[in-house]
Amino acid sequence: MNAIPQAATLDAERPVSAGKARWTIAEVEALYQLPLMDLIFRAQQVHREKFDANEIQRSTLLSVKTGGCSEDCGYCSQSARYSTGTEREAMLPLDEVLAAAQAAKDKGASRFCMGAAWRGPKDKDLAQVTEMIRAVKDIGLQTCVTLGMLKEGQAQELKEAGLDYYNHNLDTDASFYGQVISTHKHADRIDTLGQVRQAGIKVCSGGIIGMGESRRNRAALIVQLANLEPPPESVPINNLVPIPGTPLADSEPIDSFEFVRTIAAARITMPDSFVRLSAGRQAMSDELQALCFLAGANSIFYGDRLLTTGNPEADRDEALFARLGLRPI
Ligand code: SAM
Ligand code: DTB
Ligand code: SF4
Repeated sequence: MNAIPQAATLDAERPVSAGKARWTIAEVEALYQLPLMDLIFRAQQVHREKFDANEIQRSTLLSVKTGGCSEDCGYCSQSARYSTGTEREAMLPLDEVLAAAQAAKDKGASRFCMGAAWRGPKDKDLAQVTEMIRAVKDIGLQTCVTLGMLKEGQAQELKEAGLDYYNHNLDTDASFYGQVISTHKHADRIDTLGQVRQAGIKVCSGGIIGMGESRRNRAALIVQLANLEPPPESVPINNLVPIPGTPLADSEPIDSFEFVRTIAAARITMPDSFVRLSAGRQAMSDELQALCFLAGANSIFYGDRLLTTGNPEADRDEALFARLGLRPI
């Protein structure tokens, strides 16, 4: 028998402050160290207990307010601090947002995610976004927004508009965060997630892999997500899309199997969550994507754009689903 670590084992690394912590960094590092076949087998077992392994959820993204962001996130095309070629644009008008949402629905997406390049929304911005949420819900799509850090009361306003999910990624391990972003803190992200939870909105939170972080950093990010109480309902795992002009433009690409291991670690530690194979799919082969699904990813961004970069065409995804016998949900 092999010694595949179980969630219940305790060890000295478990943070004392987190009374209900379910996973330690050492336990998640041990998952990463498993032979890939054992890791994927374990991920499949966990996945099949909670999900139909042949079903994939599809969300379509739209950038409703692009560029000109005050923050200095080292990976982002939309920071005003870097010359990336992405210019500041005005907020999209409601009719354009609705047309994109309808097109996403017609293509088969079940959720529509609207992103804004803000540190956080101003109250007048939020009023426009809540109007968009109401209108998108009316056409029968689940809604998600990603607007940055929220102030007291803003999550409640979003909830009242009928918002289903709020996306706010931890992005990377708390101990690596300062090397990528200096204008806000990992603790600020946790604070916003708490406000979203308290307002009764579902949480979408994940991170980016391939920013020069260590395996221990990756394991720590997974632990920080898995130990949220409860874990996020949706966990996007992004492979860094290197953006010319940003500090991370020349990052060494992550080894594909290390990326697959990260998906598997997310699946095993967050058995009830949808794990989304997120940014970076355009550069992946069909075979690598299939391996990610085998490792427990059961959601994708669907449609030919992410926020400012490309994503596989819907037709390519349809063909891949057909080849793999995957069904959309
Ligand atoms: N401004 C808000 C925020 O930071 O939460 C919302 C938009 S921000 C672009 C949403 C997420 O996109 C980031 O948290 C990050 O995970 C992801 N992202 C941005 N640029 C990326 C890139 N080049 N590669 C991979 N993921 C990226
Ligand atoms: C997430 O985790 N990834 C999406 C969404 N949430 C907002 C964004 C990916 C952005 C990739 C780079 C771009 O298109 O600008
Ligand atoms: Fe701004 Fe979000 Fe990009 Fe950071 S990730 S620069 S907060 S848009």
